[in-house]
Amino acid sequence: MKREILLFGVAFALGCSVTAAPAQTLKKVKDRGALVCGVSQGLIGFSNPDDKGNWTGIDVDVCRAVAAAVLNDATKVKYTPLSSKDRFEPLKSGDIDMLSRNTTWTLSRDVAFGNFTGVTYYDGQGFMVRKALKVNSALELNGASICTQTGTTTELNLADYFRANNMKYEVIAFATADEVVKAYEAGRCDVFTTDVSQLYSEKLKLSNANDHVILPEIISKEPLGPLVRHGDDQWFDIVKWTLFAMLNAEELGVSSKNVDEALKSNQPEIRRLLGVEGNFGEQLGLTKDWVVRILKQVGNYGEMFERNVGSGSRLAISRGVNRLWTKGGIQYAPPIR
Ligand SMILES: N[C@@H](CCC(=O)N[C@@H](CS)C(=O)NCC(=O)O)C(=O)O
Repeated sequence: MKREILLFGVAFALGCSVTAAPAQTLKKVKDRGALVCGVSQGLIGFSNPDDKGNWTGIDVDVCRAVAAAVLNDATKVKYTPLSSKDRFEPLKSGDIDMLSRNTTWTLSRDVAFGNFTGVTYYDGQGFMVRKALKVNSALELNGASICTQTGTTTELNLADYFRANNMKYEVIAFATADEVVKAYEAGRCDVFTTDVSQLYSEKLKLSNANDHVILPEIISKEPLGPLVRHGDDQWFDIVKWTLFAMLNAEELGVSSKNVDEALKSNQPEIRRLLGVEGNFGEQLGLTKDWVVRILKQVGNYGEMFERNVGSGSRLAISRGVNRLWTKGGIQYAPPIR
């Protein structure tokens, strides 16, 4: 009997703390008049500041899209640069409202640090080497010294790949990307490994980018996406559906360029997307025209991709698996209805 009362007490206490905990991030962001977004310390194409402190990149555009949806102003974002190792704690402590920092969705991170809201970029880990090494495949890297960054998924993948292929290696890990680039450039290691998109990005920082080559092997799955804190479902939904809206807009052919025209469309899916029909924005705690604001201020997923990492950018990465499912890729968003 006593034990039952005790158990009830514990369950009650837990129940109370669960109902009392919701973080009310939407209200916090609106009261503050700005979204606080955790980003990288500088990764071209994903989140990178210019010399005036203006941030650009896919991860930055996701923050801007959430700010457009919530505050009707994509510029109302405060960026908090975070290293790989220190990126999760500020989310848990409430110092940032979301983390949008080339972060791989894994089971343990999902359980320990927050809810992943979707995949902004399907990536995979690769290797970069000096052309002078005359290596054509990662399978020729037995005995290599390999530079990488701490606090990433990279180190484990590396260990798995070399063990699976019966090869030896020496890892040299650094806390920041700049240290990794410097060490690699100075010849302290033969190989630089991280997600392939990031290899493209860091390659641009090398003094003779053409002397280096990215090897063909992709050794892991790195689905990159934003995270929000556990325990605030409304905020989780808002960040999740911001990306879904950008993907759905691309699929329906609605972009920053033609959104005004599209508002007059008689296609039911476009009407629902843009809030001409239904009350989907309201269901999220926003207003009817939430997607119109995202599209006008940031654009659809394809525009975001091409501008930051694709054909309109210095990285010139081909869309690959990040094409929409209707175009042979795996980017697929659930419907707005
Ligand atoms: N996607 C991987 C790797 C992420 C990562 O931190 N990559 C480094 C490699 S270049 C990076 O973004 N550095 C930039 C920085 O630390 O600001 C993960 O989530 O662990």
